[in-house]
Amino acid sequence: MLGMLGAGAAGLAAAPYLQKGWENFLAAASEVDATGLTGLLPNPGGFRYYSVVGSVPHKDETNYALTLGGLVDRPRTYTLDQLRAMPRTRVVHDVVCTDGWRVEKTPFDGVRLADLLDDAGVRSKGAAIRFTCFDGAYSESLTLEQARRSDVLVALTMQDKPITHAHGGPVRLYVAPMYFYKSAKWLSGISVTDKVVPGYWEERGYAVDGWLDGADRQGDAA
Ligand SMILES: Nc1nc2c(c(=O)[nH]1)N[C@H]1C(S)=C(S)[C@@H](COP(=O)(O)O)O[C@H]1N2
Ligand SMILES: [Mo]
Repeated sequence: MLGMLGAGAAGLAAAPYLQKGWENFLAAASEVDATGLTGLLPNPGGFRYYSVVGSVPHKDETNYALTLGGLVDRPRTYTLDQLRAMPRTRVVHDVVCTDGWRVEKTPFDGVRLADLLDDAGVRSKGAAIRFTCFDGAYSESLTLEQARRSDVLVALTMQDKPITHAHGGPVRLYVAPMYFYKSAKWLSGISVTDKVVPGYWEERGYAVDGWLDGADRQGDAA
């Protein structure tokens, strides 16, 4: 398997990815790597690239839209420019994947999910959020209480740069106090539900509550 990957990677390396840098190359390789083995290649940035589908459409200001619906009074659709114009919050926290890698003190910046929820007006029956993605496959969930935390962002930048396609740009979720699988990439839909609908990995055995050790579980004791 690794040998096959090596051959595939060598073939891809001949492509122009090398000019764009190793991180872009890894992202491109992982998009065609059904085995997931590109996750084992070294990456100086510390991140590994994850996608549960083979290829994901690219979106930018010309065609990106985020819908907010479900149990709300005022369903919304936001363009990228509209999101960028909203009040922004910067959160710096360690990023931790359940696979064992960590990237310390990573800055994210974006719109607080709480602000978007207030904008739409959550109805009294609303108790949880379901997130969907324009990769057409991934989904995530939070309770409404978790979603209203000030360190949960609809993120527009990562490491102080626009979020790259590989990292789930132009817009991804960032749930700072939880494992990184909660931070859905390529975010396209936010729906208020009356109960938690387990997400993609949660249906495959991951904990629905993805708290990092030592994370502030404010509200748990309520
Ligand atoms: N749409 C989508 N979001 C996703 C995933 C995915 O496969 N698809 N993987 C999750 C997991 S397990 C991790 S660790 C992070 C990885 O983010 P990165 O690719 O920017 O490093 O994204 C999370 N969000
Ligand atoms: Mo992960």
